[in-house]
Amino acid sequence: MTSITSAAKTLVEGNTSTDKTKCLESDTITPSVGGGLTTDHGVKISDTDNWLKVSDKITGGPSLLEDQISREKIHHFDHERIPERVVHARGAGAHGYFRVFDDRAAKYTFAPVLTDASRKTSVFVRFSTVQGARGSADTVRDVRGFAIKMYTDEGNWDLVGNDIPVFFIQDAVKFPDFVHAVKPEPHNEVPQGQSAHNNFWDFVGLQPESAHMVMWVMSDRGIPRSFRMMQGFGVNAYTLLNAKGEQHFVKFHLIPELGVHSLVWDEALKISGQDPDFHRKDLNEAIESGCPAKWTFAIQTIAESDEHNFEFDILDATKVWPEELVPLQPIGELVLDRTVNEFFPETEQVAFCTSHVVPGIGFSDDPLLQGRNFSYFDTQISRLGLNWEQLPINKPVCPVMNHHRGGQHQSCIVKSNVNYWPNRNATGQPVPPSEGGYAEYPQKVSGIKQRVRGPKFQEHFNQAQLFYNSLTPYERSHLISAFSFELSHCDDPVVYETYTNILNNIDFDLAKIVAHNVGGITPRSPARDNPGETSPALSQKYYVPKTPTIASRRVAILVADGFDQANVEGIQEAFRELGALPFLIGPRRGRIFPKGGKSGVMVDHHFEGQRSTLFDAVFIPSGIEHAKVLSDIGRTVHWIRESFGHCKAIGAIGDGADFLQGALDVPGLKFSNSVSKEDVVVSYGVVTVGNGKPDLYSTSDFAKGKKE
Ligand code: HDD
Repeated sequence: MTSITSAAKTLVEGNTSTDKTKCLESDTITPSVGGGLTTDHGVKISDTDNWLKVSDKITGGPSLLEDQISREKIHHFDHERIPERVVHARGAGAHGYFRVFDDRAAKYTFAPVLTDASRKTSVFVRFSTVQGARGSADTVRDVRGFAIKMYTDEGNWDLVGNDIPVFFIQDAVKFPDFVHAVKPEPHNEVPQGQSAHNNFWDFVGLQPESAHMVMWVMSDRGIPRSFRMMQGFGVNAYTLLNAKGEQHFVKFHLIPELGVHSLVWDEALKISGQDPDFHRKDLNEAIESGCPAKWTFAIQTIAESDEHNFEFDILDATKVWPEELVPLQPIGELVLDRTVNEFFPETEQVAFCTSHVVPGIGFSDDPLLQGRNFSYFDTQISRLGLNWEQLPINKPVCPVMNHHRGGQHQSCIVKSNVNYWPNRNATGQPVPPSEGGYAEYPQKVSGIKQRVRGPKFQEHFNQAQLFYNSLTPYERSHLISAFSFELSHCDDPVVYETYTNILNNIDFDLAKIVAHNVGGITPRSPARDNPGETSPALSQKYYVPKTPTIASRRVAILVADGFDQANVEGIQEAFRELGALPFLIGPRRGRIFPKGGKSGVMVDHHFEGQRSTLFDAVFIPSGIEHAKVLSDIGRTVHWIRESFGHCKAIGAIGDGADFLQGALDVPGLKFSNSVSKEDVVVSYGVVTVGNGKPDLYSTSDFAKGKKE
C-alpha cells in the first residue's frame, strides 16, 4: 500500500527529498513487536500455526481447503522466487553516495552529477559474480560485476561495470554464445561457479578476441580479497557533452582506497567451502564496523577529433586505453556507507540499464554498448515485469511524468483524462533541451549497411601481451597456475591444445609452461614476437594505498587457558585503535582463562569453527600453558602453517613466539630471541618479540610497528 501511494506521488509531484535513503523510508516498515498478524487483505489472524481441521478428541483430523488464511500463506510462499538474473545472479549491494571534488570535469560535460561539487548524489551499488547461480560461492574465479545506480536530480544514471577493464567479446550479438559457453554445460548442468570446463575453453579458444579478457580473469583479478579492494571499470566507451556542444569519448574508472588485493587460489578454494558468503559478509561487516568502502572516481577522455589516432580502435571493448597514452583524471569519490535493510526488495530487485544516462552523458558506437543498451531493459521485463522502474529501489528521486500506462503491477494511479501527447490540457509536454531535456549529440553518420567489424577490431593479442608483460613475477606465476588448473579440468584434448596455441600468440614461455603442465602440445617457436612493452598500471602492485592501513582487516588472536591477559588486551586495543577487527579464537567457544585470572574472556570462535583463511592476520600472545596447548593441537599448528602459506601477517610475543617457531619449521625464517622492543624481528611477514618477560613490551607498540 505504501509503495502504491509513494509511486503515484513520484509520478506526479516528485519526491520531496533527493536523498534516496529518505525516499525509501516511505516504503520501509518496521514490524512492531507484539503487533498483530494480518492477511494481505488486512484481516487480523488469530492462529498462524495450525491449518483448519475437522478434529475430535482422538485425532487431529483432515485439513480443510476452506482455510483461506493458510491457503494465502502457502500461495504467497509458492511464488516468492523470481527468475534469477541470466548472468550476474549472485550479488551483494550497499547504499552510499557519490560526489565530485570540484568542477574540473566541466570542460567535458555539463552533467551536474559530474561537475557540481555541492551535490551529494545517492547511489546503490550491486557487486556480483557472473557465472554462478544465486546460491553459488563468493570466492570463485570469475569476473565481478560493479553496477552503480546514481539517483541524480536529472534522473537515474546506471553505470554497469565490472572489476576488469575489458570484455570477452567485441559485438553484443556474441553475448548469448559466450554466456552459453561459460555457464554450466547443457547436458549435465556442470560446473557451478567455474569456467574450468570444456565448453568455456572451447569457445574462447575459437574466439581470439577473448584472449585479453581471459588473461585478466586468470590473473589475481579473478579472485579478489574483497569487493572493497577491487577496481571498477565502466568498460565501454561512453561520451560526454559539454556546454559548448563539444563531445569527448570517456571511460569511467574506480580506484579503491584500500588498494587492489586478491586471495591466493588455495585460500579462495577453501573459503568457497568454509564460508561461501565471504564477500557479502565482508562488505556488511566493514560498513557496520564504521569502515565505509571508498573509491576514487576517475575519467579518461579522448577528444572526438582524436578518435582514430590510436593503433587500436578506442570503441573496441576488448581494449584498454593505456594510461601512458590517456591519463586518468580523478574527479570524485564513491562511498558505500549503509547496508541494505532487506535483501530481496533492494539487492535482488535493483535493476540496471546501460541505456539509463542523464543529460551531458551519452553513448558511443561501441557495438557492445549498443547491444547492451537493448538487452538490459529487455531482461528486466522478464525478471521484474514492465513496471520494474516503479519498485522502490529503482525509482528515481526526481519527478517522473509520461504517458506510459498499464502493464502488470502498475502501481501509479494517475488522475487525468488524457494519456497521450499532444493533448488539450497541455499536461506532460516534452521538455526542450534548453530546459534540461535530454538531447543527442548531432553525430554525422554515413556508410554502407553491412554486417562487419571495424578494421582495427581484427587485432587481438597486442594488449593481452602488454598485460602479461606488466605483471610482477608472482602475478605471472599465479596466472600460470590458474591456466593450469582450468585447462586440466578440460578432458577434451582438442580444447586444451587449441588454447595453448592462443597462449603462444601472447608469450612463448607462457604457452610452453602451460602446455607442459596440462598435457598440451608444447610449441616449438613463438607465434609472434614479444617486444616486452609494459604498462605499470595493469599490475595490481600499482594500486598500493596512499596511506597503508589495516582498517577493517580481520585479525585472529589465538588463545588457550593460561594466555597472557595484558598481551591480549593491549593488542586488542591497538588493533581497534587502527580500525582493524580483532577476534579471539580458542579451543572452545566459552570463557578462556588467562594466567592467574578468574573471570576469563569470552572467545568469538572455536579453532574448528573459523579457519585461518577467514582472517588477514594472526597473533599469538605469550603464556606458557596456553602456548603448550596450542602446540599440542594439530589444528592450531595447521592454522599457523596455512596462514604462512597464504602470505598472511603473523605476530607473536614471548611463549607465543616459541609456539610459532615450533609450528613454522621454515628454512631461513628468523625469530626474535630478545625481549627488547628494539629487537622486533620481521621475517617473511612473521613479526616476533622473543621470550622472557612479555609485559616489558607494550603490545600497542607491536601493532604500530606492524603497521609501518
Ligand atoms: Fe551485462 C547483467 C556488466 C556485457 C547483458 N552485466 C550485468 C551486470 C553487470 C554487467 C555488472 C549485473 C547487474 C546487476 O547487478 O543487476 N555486462 C557487463 C559488462 C559488460 C556486459 C561490464 C561489457 C562491457 N551484458 C553485456 C552484453 C549483454 C549483457 C554484451 C547483452 C548483449 N548483462 C546483460 C543482461 C543482464 C546483465 C542479460 C543480466 C541481468 C541484468 O542484465 O539485469 O541483460
